[in-house]
Amino acid sequence: MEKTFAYLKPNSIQRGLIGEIIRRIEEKGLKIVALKMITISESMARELYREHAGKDFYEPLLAFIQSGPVVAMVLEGENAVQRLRILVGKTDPLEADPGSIRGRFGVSIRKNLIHASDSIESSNRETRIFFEETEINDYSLLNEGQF
Ligand code: 3AN
Repeated sequence: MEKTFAYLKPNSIQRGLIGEIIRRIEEKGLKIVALKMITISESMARELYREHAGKDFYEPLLAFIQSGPVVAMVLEGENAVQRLRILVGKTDPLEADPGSIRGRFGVSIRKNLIHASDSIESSNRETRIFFEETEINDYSLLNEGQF
């Protein structure tokens, strides 16, 4: 089973979309194994987006993700990384499939509602920024394997 990391950006919380987005994730058959609301610190933000350091959108992006609480989660399932990326949609909501989360609800590329890890390596790195090992739950769902 693969795990992947995601967090709902501050505008998802401001727009009252926490429930709607988590519903879509659960509906897709991804199991939530860790979940919490947290306000991202400056050092967490810099670590999270270090690959974008120096780009023109880097500082505004850091300011945006620290502007209010986010909802962070770890999800588990077969091919979880790829399945969540497809559910989330392309980075720019203008180009995202209208059935995806960003395509359906997104307006701007910076405030694109949700982050989802792009690989297992990124997921492991990003998960460690937000969660302790003891916060990741190991459990089965009654309907597991029936999707
Ligand atoms: P994704 O989140 O789809 O993996 P990345 O890793 O390329 O996309 O970008 C990280 C974040 O940086 C995006 N979620 C978006 O908020 C922001 N971003 C990326 N490109 C731009 C851009 N051209 N202008 C403003 N913000 C951007």
